Amino acid sequence: MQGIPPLLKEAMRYSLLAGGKRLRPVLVLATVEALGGEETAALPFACAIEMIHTYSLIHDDLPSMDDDDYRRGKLTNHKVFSEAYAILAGDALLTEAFGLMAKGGKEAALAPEILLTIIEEGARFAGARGMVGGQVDDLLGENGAVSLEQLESIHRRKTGDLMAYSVRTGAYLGGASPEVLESLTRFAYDLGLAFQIQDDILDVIGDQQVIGKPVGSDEEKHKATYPALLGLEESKRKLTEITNRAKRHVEGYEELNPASLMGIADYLLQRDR
Ligand code: GRG
Repeated sequence: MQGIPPLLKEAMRYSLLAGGKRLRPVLVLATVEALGGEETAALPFACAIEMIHTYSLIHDDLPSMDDDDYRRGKLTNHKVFSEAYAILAGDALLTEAFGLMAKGGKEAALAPEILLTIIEEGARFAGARGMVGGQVDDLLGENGAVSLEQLESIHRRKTGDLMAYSVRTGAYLGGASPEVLESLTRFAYDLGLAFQIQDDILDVIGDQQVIGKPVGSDEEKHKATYPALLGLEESKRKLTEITNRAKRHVEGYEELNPASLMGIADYLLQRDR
């Protein structure tokens, strides 16, 4: 077998190293740390999930999807390398991610059952039943009115499933009990919801600062967002409520030190990008 073609490698590295927040790998490592596990062995898994996330962003930016020119402050992958290379770079990142997890698990002599569970859940949470399914729901909802319930269901799959997968991977690697695995999963879904509400709020605040566009203007209403459906103030209230609920899920377990996880929740509440 030969190596990676140079231009494909460049396209993969371009987006992977473009400087995202690294939230998902941080979630993997913080969960392992919270459980007193071995963080070094978790690194390949943390990197693999960032590779899956980066593939989803590259494909989401394509002309046939969101058709975006900029991502992470740089030109999108297809703008630099062509549409064909962007598709292939995304495909390769996704495939390599699973290879990296299998290799990392073997090298750390992880119990085969745990490694297989992590890999199986990767396919489930990132695939047709998870993140990709959420993207399809989002595409289907684009031309009609979307209710708050539909919006939450879309975000639960599009954003929440990969966050849940990150935390669950950390939980398996850290040896969490089934009860704590469940609570960590609830934490991750609430974190994902809060993340999305904050994303929508930041979009509106950005728009207002740039062009003075009021919340709830006709243009805003066409896009299903929390501020468009609930108004800005109610969205902010909901953001605080969901963040506090997320933190309560990980409190009170002897096997779990939730300080870093709570720190991530607080960071997301305050973030400005
Ligand atoms: C499989 C094509 C395809 C898409 C899956 C994840 C996804 C669906 C699309 C990505 C686009 C998007 C806006 C998703 C919502 C989640 C979200 C806000 C992603 C951006 O995540 P950040 O802010 O990004 O963590 P950085 O750049 O910081 O890593």
